[in-house]
Amino acid sequence: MTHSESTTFDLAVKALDSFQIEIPSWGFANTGTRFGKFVQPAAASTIEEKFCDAAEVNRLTGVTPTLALHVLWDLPNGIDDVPQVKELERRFGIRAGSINPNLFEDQQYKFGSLCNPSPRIREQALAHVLDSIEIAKQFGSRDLSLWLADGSNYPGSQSIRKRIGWLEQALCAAHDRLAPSQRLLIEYKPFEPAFYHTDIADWGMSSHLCRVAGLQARVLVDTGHHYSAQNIEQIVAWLLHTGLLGGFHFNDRRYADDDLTLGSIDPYQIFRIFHEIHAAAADGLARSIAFMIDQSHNLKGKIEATVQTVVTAQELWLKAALVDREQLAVHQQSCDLVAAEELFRGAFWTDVRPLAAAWRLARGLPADPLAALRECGYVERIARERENRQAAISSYA
Ligand code: AFD
Ligand code: MN
Ligand code: MN
Repeated sequence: MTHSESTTFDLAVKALDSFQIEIPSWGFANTGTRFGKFVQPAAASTIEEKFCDAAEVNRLTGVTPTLALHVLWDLPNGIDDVPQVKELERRFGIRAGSINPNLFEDQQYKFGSLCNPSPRIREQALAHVLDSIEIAKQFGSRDLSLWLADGSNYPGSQSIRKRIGWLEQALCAAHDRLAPSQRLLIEYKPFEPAFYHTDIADWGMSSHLCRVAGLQARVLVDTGHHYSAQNIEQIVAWLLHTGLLGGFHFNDRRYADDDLTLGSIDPYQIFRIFHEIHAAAADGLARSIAFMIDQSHNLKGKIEATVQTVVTAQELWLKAALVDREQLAVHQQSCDLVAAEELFRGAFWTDVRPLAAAWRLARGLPADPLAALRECGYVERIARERENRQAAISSYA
C-alpha cells in the first residue's frame, strides 16, 4: 500500500489508538542508587500521591490508564490495603495494573528468596508470591510480574542446579494458583545485585521456567537487563515466534540496569523492538503484550520524566508503524541490502511529532504533553503541598 498523506495519517491513528503503556508507582517516589538518593519536593511518598501523579500523566497523554504496584511499597499491609487502593482507583480513574511481589528487600532474602537453600525461607517467599496473586485477583489484575534478585557473588558458594530445582517447584506452585485469565511474567536479569550468577539470568532460562511452570507463564523483557552487545530485538523475535513474550519493562541504559528514560541513549533499539512487534502483529502473533515502564528518575523530575518517556514511546511506536513492511519484504527477499536498510531507517528518521500532535488534538489531548505539564503548574503545586505536609509531619516528629 503506498503511503499517501492521508494513508500515513490513517496509519498513525491506527498505531497510536492501539498503544497503551503502564507506569510504575515507584517511578513517582524518591529512589536512588547505592550511593544515595537526591530527594525531590514533588516526589510521591504515599500510594494516594502516586495515583494522583499517575492520573496527571494520563490526563496529559491519554495512554497510561494503569499503574504497576509493588506489594511491599504500595500495599504494606498486603491484601488488607486493597479496599483503600480500590477507592483510589475510583477517585483518580487509574486502575491497578501489574502486581509486583518484593522478593529482594527482606533481610531473610540475603542468600535468596525462592532459591534460598533454607526450605523455610523458600516457603515464606512463595507465601508472599501467593499473597500477591490473591491481591492481583482482588484488583482484577492480569499480570503477576516476578523479578528475583536471587543469585550468588562467589564461585562455588552455591549449587546453581539445586537452585534451579527449587525455583521450578516454586513457580509451578505459583502458576497453579493463578486465575484462568491471569499470567505469571518471569523477568530475567544477568547481573545485579548478585554479581557471580543470578538464578534467572537470560531469556533462555526464563523461557524454560515458563514452560515448566505452565501455559499462563510468559517472559518479561526488561530492556535494561541485557549485556551491552546483546541484540534485544532478536530475543524479542524469538519470544514472539515461540509465543512466550509476555511484555516489557522499558527503560534505557548506557552501562548496566541504569533505568534511564526510554530512548534517551538508544532510541533506534526501541524502534527495532517495536518493528518486530508490529511485524508479528501483522502475522497474528503479538497478542496481549504488556508495555510497562520500569525506571527510576533520580535526577530528572519524576512526572516530567514519566511524561517524556510516554511521549517518546509513542513516537518510536509510530515510527516503527510507518515501516512499509510489504516493500521491505520484497527487498529482504531479493537481498537488496541497502534498499531494505534505507526503507527501514527512513521510517526511523521520519519526524512523527506533527502526526502525533494531530492525533492528540483529534483525541482532545494536549498536542505537546510535556509543554502542557510545564504550563499547568501541577508539579509546582504538589511540591508546595508535599513540602508543607512533610514540614507538618516533622513538626510532630
Ligand atoms: C529493579 C529490578 C527489576 C524489577 C524492578 C521493579 O532490576 O527491573 O522489575 O526493580 O521491581 O529495577
Ligand atoms: Mn524490571
Ligand atoms: Mn531493572
